[in-house]
Amino acid sequence: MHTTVGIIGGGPAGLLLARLLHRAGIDSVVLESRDRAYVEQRQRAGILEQTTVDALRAAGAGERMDREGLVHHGVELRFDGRSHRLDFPALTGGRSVMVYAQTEVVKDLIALQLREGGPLLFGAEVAGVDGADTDRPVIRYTHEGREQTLTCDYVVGCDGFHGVAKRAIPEAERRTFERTYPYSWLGVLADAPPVGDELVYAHSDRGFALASVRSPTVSRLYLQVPNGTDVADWPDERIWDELGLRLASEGSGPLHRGPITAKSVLPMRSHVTEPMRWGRVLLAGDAAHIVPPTGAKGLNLAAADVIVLAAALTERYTTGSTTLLDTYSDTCLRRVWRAEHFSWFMTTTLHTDPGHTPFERRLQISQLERIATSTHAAAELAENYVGLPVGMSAACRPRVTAGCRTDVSGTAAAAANSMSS
Ligand code: RFL
Ligand code: PHB
Repeated sequence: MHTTVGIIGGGPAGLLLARLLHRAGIDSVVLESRDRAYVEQRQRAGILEQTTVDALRAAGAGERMDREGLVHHGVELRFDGRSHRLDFPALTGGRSVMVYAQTEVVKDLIALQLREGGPLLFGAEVAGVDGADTDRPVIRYTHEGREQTLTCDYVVGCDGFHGVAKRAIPEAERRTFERTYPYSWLGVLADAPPVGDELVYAHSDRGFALASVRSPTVSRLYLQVPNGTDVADWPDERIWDELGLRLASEGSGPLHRGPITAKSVLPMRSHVTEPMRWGRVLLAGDAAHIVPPTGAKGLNLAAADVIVLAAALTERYTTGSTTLLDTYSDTCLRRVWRAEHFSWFMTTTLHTDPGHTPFERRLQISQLERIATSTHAAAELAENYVGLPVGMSAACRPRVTAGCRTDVSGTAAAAANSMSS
């Protein structure tokens, strides 16, 4: 079998890329090792930047998101028993974010791709990529018990942190940068109304807590826990008690408790693989970089990569130019490193590091106070949180990011930014 773009991995990066390419008239095949139900139910991110929202609309997958997604115009920081709200539109010239779970993004993209896109194979486990430095790279994979090959013009590795695509970059040429953290998150889903109208990020002596939301009746909540924590040690009552203690601040209302329907422990890691392109193999999303989730950047970085890549492949197949493909890695890595820094900053400012002395704790509080009292410091956080523009040549940028400043609640205007328009 031959295709123009062979995509390894059917997570948000692979699925969104397939949709954007389809809209641009470029064939692709998506190979996903897991089954559909598994991919659709993996609990992960919840915050979409404006650029991601626009790209989903451009991919034709914005309808349910625009109906069910919750536009958030700010977040609350709680520390030292106080609460401080960051007003995103005021701090960023009109930007906001959308709360719409990754599970729903993935369901929407899968339904659309199966209805009107190229092949999307579940249970297709890729073993490796050969010929990255030739003009016909080949993906080796197993599907329905048979070993098969897919010949491609280009291969895109959207296969997550543990994927095989990055191995196509010779070891001597691959650079990796990594940091692990001395804590994890216990993440839960609860049939309980959200803590507030907006997300709450809480710094406390007992550790970090985050109160997020999935719908008016479902909360997504996180607690900092030690690495190696066993969920069995966290019965529901203990989780609610701990959330109550960590989220408490002057004037905060009571926590609405309810049945907890899912619990898992997530390790925290920062990781970057460079370069993001080798020959005709390109990496996108978690395959190339991981951030700790405190800045809500993982899914959004994955979307930003494939926006740049879809534009680059569109240029390649409409004009024959490889200029954008040639600059793909550098373009993405600039934004990736900014997000790495922001995610590290949010993580180390808000968590209780077991190795910290009282001196470092005072520094954290001082930094949080600075954010609460200085418009400049608050704007720096807010700009990074709502997302920086996707950097690419002027020829492509406006079609993807127009409407960025005001239109998170969005309508047809953003859909008009379709890559294929
Ligand atoms: P994904 O979502 O990991 O998708 C990769 C896909 O590739 C498939 N795959 C293969 N397919 C075929 N052959 C192979 N050899 C393959 N190897 C792997 C996998 O089955 C999978 O379907 O990467 P993608 O598309 O780049 O998307 C990135 C986002 O998923 C990720 O950045 C975020 O979800 C990160 N993240 C979070 N981000 C947030 O902003 N907020 C969160 O709360 C949050 N929670 C999380 C997370 C990531 C987690 N991981 C990766 C462990 C919670 C978890 C548990
Ligand atoms: C989520 O809703 O799952 C979520 C929100 C913000 C984060 C991380 C996760 O920083």
